[in-house]
Amino acid sequence: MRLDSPQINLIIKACMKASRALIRDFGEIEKLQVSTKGPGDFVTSADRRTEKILIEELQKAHPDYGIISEEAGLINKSNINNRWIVDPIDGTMNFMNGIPQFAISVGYEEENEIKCGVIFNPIMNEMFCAEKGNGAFLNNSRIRVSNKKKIKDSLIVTGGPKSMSKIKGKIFSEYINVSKNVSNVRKFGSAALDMAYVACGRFDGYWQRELNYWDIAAGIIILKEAGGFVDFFEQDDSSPLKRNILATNSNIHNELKELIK
Ligand code: 2AM
Ligand code: CA
Repeated sequence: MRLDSPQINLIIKACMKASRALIRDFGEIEKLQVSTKGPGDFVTSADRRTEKILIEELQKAHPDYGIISEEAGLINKSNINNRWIVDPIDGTMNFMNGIPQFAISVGYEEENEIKCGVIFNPIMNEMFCAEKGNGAFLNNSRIRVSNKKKIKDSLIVTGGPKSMSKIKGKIFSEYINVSKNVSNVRKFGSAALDMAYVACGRFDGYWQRELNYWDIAAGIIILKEAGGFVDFFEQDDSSPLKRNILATNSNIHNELKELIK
């Protein structure tokens, strides 16, 4: 692989380390699902432990870097020039239900631009990574977005609405409109992997409202480096960490955008 910045190497190392416990935890889920207690608390502690390992590893090399992480929140808030963006388990509900569609997602941002990132599904052993200017990879192979040109032939992925969403109706109408105009729509439950799958051509496009920055930070650079196009819509400037995202193979971007207007 030709990714060689110290930051990407650090992220890869942290992900590998954190994944060992996460794989073991996932193996326990099946037993917990049939127990009366259910897996809720167990998943929360798996999430926290994964985050702790990631943060410890990342901080070893750069104790001064800022961190935005799903559970821990903001660390070293004043350093906005160098930040790690961490989601220890993206696809928590899949994880909780014993479905191996979840990932560790870590991005590195320098002066408000994502420079590199890793999305790692430890159960499928699929590691997506990218670094600005040096391409995107799945394990050791270079990846590229699909070459699909027409929206009507495209396979699109989406997520949401969240259970607490106040705009469920709007999101469902969008879903209907998109599904009428594309080949098919999928809903897989991990924003990070949805983006990684667009990056390697499995899906042609992805859209979702009400995401958090940590769900998509690593996906942004992976998709861009794979030749895709990432765009945000109806951004609420008062919530900079909340995003509505549209991410495609570039070719179908404008057409998909029209469908979600
Ligand atoms: P999570 O698994 O880390 O919670 C599912 O459509 C995607 O939306 C996942 O990436 C999920 O991330 C994200 N998401 C963020 N907040 C959510 C919420 N409150 N409910 C469901 N999914 C949420
Ligand atoms: Ca997430």
